[in-house]
Amino acid sequence: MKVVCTNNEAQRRHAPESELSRAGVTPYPECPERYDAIRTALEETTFVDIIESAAGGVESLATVHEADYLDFLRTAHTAWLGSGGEGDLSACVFSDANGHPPADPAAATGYYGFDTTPITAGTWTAACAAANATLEATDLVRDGGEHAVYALSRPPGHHATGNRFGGYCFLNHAALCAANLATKGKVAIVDVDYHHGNGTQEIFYARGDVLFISLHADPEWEYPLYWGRADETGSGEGHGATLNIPLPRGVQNADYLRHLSAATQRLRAFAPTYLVVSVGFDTWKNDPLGTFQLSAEGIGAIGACLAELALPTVIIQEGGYDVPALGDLAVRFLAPFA
Ligand code: OKP
Ligand code: ZN
Repeated sequence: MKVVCTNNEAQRRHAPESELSRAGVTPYPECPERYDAIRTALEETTFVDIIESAAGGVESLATVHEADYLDFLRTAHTAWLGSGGEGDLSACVFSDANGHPPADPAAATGYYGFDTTPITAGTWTAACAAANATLEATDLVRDGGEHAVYALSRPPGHHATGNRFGGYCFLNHAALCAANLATKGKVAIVDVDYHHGNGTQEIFYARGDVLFISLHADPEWEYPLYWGRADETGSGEGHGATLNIPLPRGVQNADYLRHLSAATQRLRAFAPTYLVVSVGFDTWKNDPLGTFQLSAEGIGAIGACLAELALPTVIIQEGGYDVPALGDLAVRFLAPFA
């Protein structure tokens, strides 16, 4: 199968020094070495054909993101340095929907973000490169006759909404992919990252032609906390086209796979033309951010269950933070698609 990697030089330019959370100031887990670990392991297999995509601008970002938000992402860090700021930029004052953003983009960080995720000098370059990789993978499936293509996208995307960043995400790659595919047929998105894909959910919440299914840690106690409950089922024409499956701490293979298999029944009934998978390896038992107890075989079984749907599929990398394990987990997850 084809694998489209984010431009390596560009992804390396997004490497925040630390993040602020309830644990205090800690090393930033969403690091360039995640990419290295997955890419190296895939290069050692015989079933992939690796393409590194170009860096540079992306034309179709406005299909899912608002223009003022994109301007913010592009200019905020430069404005921060211009106003005497140093190092990474992150917010500590947040607005609600009635807020008015200050003209200085750096000052507006808490308007365009919903948590303390830092923005670096290279964030915009890296996020655009990750979107490029995803859209190249999308083209290969949509017009290039490929059955399943994996986009090693970094930074990830599923928490980014149409107009806010957060959760290590800036541009929503799964949404860009699905919006593109939806011009040619119905799309089902399955998000198997440990965290709820709130950004993807929000972008398609009112659409009936894109089904969003997410299995994740219960937001009663886990990030992103305010989205991902079972009673969020879509609105308007999208009523019934969002399916959230919040799961308890400590979930093991059998329970997870039972829920996934029930979800795929719903997916088959929707009869999509395309499948988009947001995959995170933070469901693995030793992930430093997760609480689930899935084994490496369990991760492979998730891939097998989704591959069995036999749909033209774009697989997009989201989270997963135990760097030494990521290569093996990616190989196991992708092998059933090859
Ligand atoms: C992104 B993805 C831990 C704080 C956790 C954000 C988690 C974002 C996960 N120090 N905060 O879905 O894997
Ligand atoms: Zn995650």
